[in-house]
Parts: sequence; structure tokens; C-alpha cells
Amino acid sequence: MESLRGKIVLITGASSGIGKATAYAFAARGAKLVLCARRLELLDGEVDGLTSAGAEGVLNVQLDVQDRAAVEAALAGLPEEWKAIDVLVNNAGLSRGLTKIYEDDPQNWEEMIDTNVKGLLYMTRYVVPGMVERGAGQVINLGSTAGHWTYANGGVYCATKAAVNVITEGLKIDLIGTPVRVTSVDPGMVETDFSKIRFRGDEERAAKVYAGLKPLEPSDVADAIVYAASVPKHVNISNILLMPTDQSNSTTFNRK
Ligand code: 8X3
Repeated sequence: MESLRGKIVLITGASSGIGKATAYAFAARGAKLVLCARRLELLDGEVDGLTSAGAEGVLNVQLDVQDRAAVEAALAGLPEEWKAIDVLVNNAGLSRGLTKIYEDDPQNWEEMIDTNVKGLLYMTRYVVPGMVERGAGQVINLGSTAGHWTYANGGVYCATKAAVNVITEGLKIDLIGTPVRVTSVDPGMVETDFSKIRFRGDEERAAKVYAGLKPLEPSDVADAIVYAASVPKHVNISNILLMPTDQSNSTTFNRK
């Protein structure tokens, strides 16, 4: 495994769930972290913990990846010593609603497409040119089992994650001939605020999603991300698809 000590790792959606666990997993390997999220106060609350966990430095950036101008400005405004990003983890993403497409509120689509697809593209657009110039870097996109198997009432969310797969493939093709690697990590059910956000705070409905089975922990996904970033330079972990043992695809579960 390659050392990650002192590597600059930028993570979007770093204030909770998989993003936060990924920050801790890279901290444990001595990375320098650029953490982006809308809720700066949550990021600020983790600085001491991340430093104790081993991070060589932490820079928090308040950022909504849906806002293209803000993404461009935030990346252009990074202090010089933080600009040479080695690993971009495009983690920010969300689902809104679980409804038939022909009955859904289009506002749900805007939020999912603007974050999961357009936000990921904006980050990629403003980070990857520097990687190409420096001749080093890796983009790790968070996909989902939802991008592999469409499920009932989740058509648009699934479409955004299928788009992530296609963008990952497209970027990999575009970067051939450069040393910049592109990876996607596609988890199934993970115990995060994902369902609470999908159901706009309805905790009872969210709890039912994970009832009777053991979902992945955010740290399980973080470990996969850090593994993909740790392999030797001539190896590209193109895709990792991981699910709980109690899950076979997007629709087949073992519930007790
Ligand atoms: C999350 C996976 O199946 O809970 O991306 O929608 S699922």
C-alpha cells in the first residue's frame, strides 16, 4: 500500500455520514484534509478529533456544491499550500422523496440532480485540471447500488447514480494518457442520515428502511475509499460495489 501521509484529500459532504467517516479514515493515514460541507459548524466541531486521529492538517470550507460560482471561487481561493489536491472524494449527495416519477414534486429532482450530478461535475471541472498539470491525482466518486439496479419510486435518485457511473467512465476515458486515476465506490444500504433526509426528517419512516437487517457502517465505505486511494500508482481500482451481507441488489434483502 502507498503512503497517504501528507497527501491532500478533498472531501465533499464531509460533515456527516460517509463523508465524515472518510475524513477520519484518511486522518488515520496522516493525510491533510480539505473538508467541504454546507454546515461549517459541524466541520469545525471535528477538527480536534481529526487531528487526534492523525490528520496532518485540516482546512474546512463552507460550500454548497450545487452552486457553480461558489465551487469555482472556493477552489480558486484555497491557500497556496492547500491547492495541490491529490485525492478528490466526490461524496456530497442526497435523495429526496420516494414517489412515482409522474406524481413527484419536481423540486426533489432539482435537488438530487443539482447535487449528485451537477455538483460532482463542478468539483471535477475545477479540481482535475490541476491534477493533470501536476501529473498526479485521483478522483473517487460515490455512486450507489441504485446506479446499478433501479428500484420502485426511486427512479430519479437511481438516474442520478447511474449518471455518476457514466460520468466516472467518461472521465476515465478523458484522462487516459495522464496518471490521474478515476474510481467509483458504490455502496448499498448504509446507516447514515440518508433516509432521514430522503423523508425530510420522518425518523419513523427512515428507521423502517433498515429494519431487520444489518446495514453497512459509514466506516465500511470509508475503508473501501481509502483502499482505492492506497494502491500503487499503476493500479486503478475502477469500481467497488459493496453491500451489506443482508442485501443482494436494490430490491432483495434478508430481513429478520
Ligand atoms: C443509497 C442506496 O438503496 O438505500 O445510495 O438507495 S439505497
